[in-house]
Amino acid sequence: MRLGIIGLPQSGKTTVFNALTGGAAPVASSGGYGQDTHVAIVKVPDARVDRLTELFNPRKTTYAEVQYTDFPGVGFGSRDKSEAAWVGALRTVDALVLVVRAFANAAVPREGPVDPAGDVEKVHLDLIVSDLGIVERRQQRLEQDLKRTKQAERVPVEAEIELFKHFQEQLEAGIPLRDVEISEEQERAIRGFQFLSLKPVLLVLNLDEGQLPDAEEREQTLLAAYSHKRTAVASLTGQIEMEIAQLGDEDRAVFMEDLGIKELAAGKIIQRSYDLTGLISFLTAGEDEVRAWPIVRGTKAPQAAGTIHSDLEKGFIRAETVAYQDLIAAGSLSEARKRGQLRQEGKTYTIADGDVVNILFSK
Ligand SMILES: Nc1nc2c(ncn2[C@@H]2O[C@H](COP(=O)(O)OP(=O)(O)OP(=O)(O)O)[C@@H](O)[C@H]2O)c(=O)[nH]1
Ligand SMILES: [Mg+2]
Repeated sequence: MRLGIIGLPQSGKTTVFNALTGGAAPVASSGGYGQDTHVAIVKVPDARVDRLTELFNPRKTTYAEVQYTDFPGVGFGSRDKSEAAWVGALRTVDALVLVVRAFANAAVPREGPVDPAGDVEKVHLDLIVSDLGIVERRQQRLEQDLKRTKQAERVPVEAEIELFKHFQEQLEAGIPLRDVEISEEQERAIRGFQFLSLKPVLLVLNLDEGQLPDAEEREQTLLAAYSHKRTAVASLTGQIEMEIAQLGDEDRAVFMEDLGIKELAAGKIIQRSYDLTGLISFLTAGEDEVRAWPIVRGTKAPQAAGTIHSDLEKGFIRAETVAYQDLIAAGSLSEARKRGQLRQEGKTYTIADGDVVNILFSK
């Protein structure tokens, strides 16, 4: 899963990026806003993988991974060619992590009072403008194509023009494309355009320590002001979590206890991003390796096997499957088998989150 961190200049994007990745990218760029892009890959914390590792004592443990990219804070709604490079990269992410300033910090200047909902709206309009540019160019292309198309072959071109006209109207009314009802077929047809307003959005409210007690309320207020499909909210104290993320394990535990922080936001943010993008994980466990495999919810057993290796999909026979909770309760695969919880699932089986799976296949 690839997540793109966006937001207004000086909202704390790089701070949040560091908090989520344990990185040390330079924050508070003096003299102009940060124009660098930072990339980092992090392991997806997964207590099930930890537990299975204890149980199987494998040679290797592999967590799922998430790639975060910290993008510059201005300009993706602009038509300036020089910005095209990084906007192209932004178009390839699976979901947007929109950092929103709630912290006060007088040392960080901004025009007007701190206004989370207003800031989200500004970024939202940039996303809309960017998509509108694509929609308009596509329409012009199609209109020209139509003139050259024989009467008998015009229907599909006209249908696409209609669809893009509809998109244009919606975008002009401020409606993101993820709110527009389209068929699965249309969805496939437009996937290549990589529209920004079609991507799921996780709003991340960047709080001061003093704002923590009413974090939940602040989150809900923000979400209510930006209620769209495939949109969710989370919050963190960016500054503090960045400092904690940069500490060694031992210091981290002490620091967190001092501050009364039970859990870092990184795990929560990844979990909500999984939910938003419709991802789940199945697990494999044995002496060699314990591993989490991300798949799209609804994936059938053979295709899930294919994420491990294409041979496993081609030669798929069946998937020996036990729910994670059942395996833990049983204490071992053989005990789960005795209890009848190790199921033999065929080609039409839909993998569930937390299924511990052994694929049987023919070579
Ligand atoms: N008090 C407080 N200050 C913060 C917090 N997060 C960021 N800041 C400060 O806000 C300023 C900007 O932070 P950055 O993380 O560089 O923000 P950015 O969005 O990456 O900025 P640009 O890349 O320049 O657009 C820095 O001075 C940070 O120290 C926070 O949670 N609390
Ligand atoms: Mg930055």
